[in-house]
Amino acid sequence: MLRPNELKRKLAAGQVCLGAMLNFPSPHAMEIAGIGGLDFVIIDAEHGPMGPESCENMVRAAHLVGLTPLVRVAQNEPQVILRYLDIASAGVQVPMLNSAEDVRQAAASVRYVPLGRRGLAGTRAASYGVGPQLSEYVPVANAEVMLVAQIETVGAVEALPEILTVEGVDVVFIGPTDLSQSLGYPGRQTEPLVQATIDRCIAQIREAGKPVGTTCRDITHARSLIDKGVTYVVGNIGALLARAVRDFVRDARA
Ligand code: 3PY
Ligand code: MG
Repeated sequence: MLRPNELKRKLAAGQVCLGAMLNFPSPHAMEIAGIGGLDFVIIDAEHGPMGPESCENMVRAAHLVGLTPLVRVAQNEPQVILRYLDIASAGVQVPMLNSAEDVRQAAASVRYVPLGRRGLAGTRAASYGVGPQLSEYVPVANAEVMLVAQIETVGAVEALPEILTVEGVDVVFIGPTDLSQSLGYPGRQTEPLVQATIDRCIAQIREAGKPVGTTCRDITHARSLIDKGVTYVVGNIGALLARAVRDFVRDARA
């Protein structure tokens, strides 16, 4: 059931990819996001009520509309990560990675031997074990899977040069909200120190030749991030819908 990973290819080619977090269970919202033209959706199983069962139907919906589905997991644990890969998501985004060792552990969790130590079984990703031989599936899965390493603490920022040397990372993603609180300004992402830290991380990640990702607040912010070289640009489906509703209510009465 694995699909060729278009998102991985576009990012490796330096293309700007637009995505959004979705933190409520809705295959319908996945379909709307795909029809609307997003490149990818990150199903948020960190900050949200979802487990693998609801994520699985959202992954199905994404594939129906040509959207790449990733899952943000809650923990950097092999047993957690594998359940979200086994449903045939295109990869995982792992939060709170604070050291090169954390990132190495995540990279090993998403790949099978010889590149990692992901547990192997005839899961949905492996066509339930009734498609290609598992031995043929393994190298394809290893080549197509995506790992997005999320840095969002002062410790991670300090460890960034070493983090950037770890193999097997497709995108380094800066989490501005948790970073703002780690820097002592909880929820104040536009504080100059927070902004300067984010900008420094963006430059370092680009210099290392890695795709860089982060969240955007609105269209103007998305454009300014793209100008700085961010190619994995992440909005939020709930916020996008809420803004559209608010604009409708405001403008229809005007
Ligand atoms: C953060 O900003 O802390 C994130 O995790 C982004 O989703
Ligand atoms: Mg965070």
